[in-house]
Amino acid sequence: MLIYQATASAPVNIACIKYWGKRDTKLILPTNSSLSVTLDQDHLRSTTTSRADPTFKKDRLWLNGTEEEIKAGGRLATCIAELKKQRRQVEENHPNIPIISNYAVHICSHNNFPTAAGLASSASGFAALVASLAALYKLPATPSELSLIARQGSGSACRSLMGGFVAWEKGVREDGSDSLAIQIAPREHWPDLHAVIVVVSDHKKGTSSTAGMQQTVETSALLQHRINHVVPARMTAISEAIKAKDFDKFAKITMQDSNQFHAVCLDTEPPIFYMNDVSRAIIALIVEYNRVSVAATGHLKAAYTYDAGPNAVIYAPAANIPEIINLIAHYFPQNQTFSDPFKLFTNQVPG
Ligand code: 2P0
Repeated sequence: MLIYQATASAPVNIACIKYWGKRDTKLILPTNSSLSVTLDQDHLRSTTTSRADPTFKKDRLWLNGTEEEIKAGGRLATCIAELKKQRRQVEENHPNIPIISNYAVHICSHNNFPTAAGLASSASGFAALVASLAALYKLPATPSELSLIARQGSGSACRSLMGGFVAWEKGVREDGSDSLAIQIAPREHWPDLHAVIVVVSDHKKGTSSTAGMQQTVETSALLQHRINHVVPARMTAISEAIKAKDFDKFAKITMQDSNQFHAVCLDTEPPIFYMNDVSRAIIALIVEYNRVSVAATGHLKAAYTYDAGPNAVIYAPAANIPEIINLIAHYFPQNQTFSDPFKLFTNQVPG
C-alpha cells in the first residue's frame, strides 16, 4: 500500500515593522503591513510531518508530543480544510492522481526552542504545518499563495514561508485574497546582517498577542496614528534600506518601530507591558553603544527589537557580534539577581 506522508520545516521570523491589530479577526486581516527577517537557522525551527491514511478516523495533531484539540471552525481546522480543498481541486483537474483529499490526516509538529517564549512559535508552527500539508498534497501553489492559508492560522506565520526579508502586505480586499507575504530580498542578499537573541525569560507571556492586539485596536488612539501616518512610510523606507544594505537606515527604523509597538501596548486599556526591567536595560546599553559609535564613526553598530515578550533581538553587522555578546555577558552575567535565567542564542541572519 502507498504511504502518503510529507515533512516540512519552517523557521522563526522576527519583525522589524510590527504586525499589531486585525481589521478582520476570522480571516486574520491586519490593520497594517509588516516586515520581518526569517531567522534561517537550525535551532529555531518547527518541523511538521503530515500523513493521510484511509484508516484514520479523524484529523489529529500532536505538538511536541502532546495531542492538541482541532476545534471545529478554529484556526487549525480552517488551514487543514483549505489545503484539503486545494487538493480536491487538483484531483478534479488531474483524473489520474490518487484521491486522498477525503482521508483524515495525522499531523505531528515539533519546535526545537521554548514554545510561547515570545519567540514566535505560532509563526514557524503554522508555516511548517501548511508547508507539510502542501507537500503531502503536492499542491502547485507558490509560497505567496500558501501564505494566504498560513495567515489564517496565525498572522505572523505567513511571513515564515519564505527566507530572507519578507513583507506581509495588508491588502485592501474584504475576502483577504491580497493579504499575503512577498519576499523583499532573499537571504543571500545581505549575508553580513546577523542577529543575537537574548532570552531574558522563557516563561509563557502574560497577555497573548491575539487578545492583546484586539484590546489595542479597541482602545488605543495612538494605534490609529500608527496605522494611517507611520507604518506606510516605514514599509517603503525599510524596504529601500534592505535593498541598499543600508544598516544605519535599517537599524533606525527597526528601533523606532519596536518603540512604537510597545508605545501602543502602553496606550492600551488596560495597558500591556511586554518588556521588563532587563529588556529596558538592554535598550539603554544598545543606545549607549550606538552613541559612542556615531560619535567616532558616524555609524550605528546595532539595532534592538522586542516582540510580545521581554526577549531582545539585536540585529548587527557580523563584525560587531562578538563585541555585542561580550557587552551583554559583561553587564548581564548569568548569576545576576534577575530571577529569570539568562540565555544567549546567536543567529546568522539570513543563514
Ligand atoms: C509581529 N507579533 O509582527 C508582531 C510583533 C508580536 C509583536 O505577530 O493572532 O501570534 O495569531 O495573528 O501572529 C504576534 O501575532 O497573532 C505578532 P495572531 P500573532 O511579529
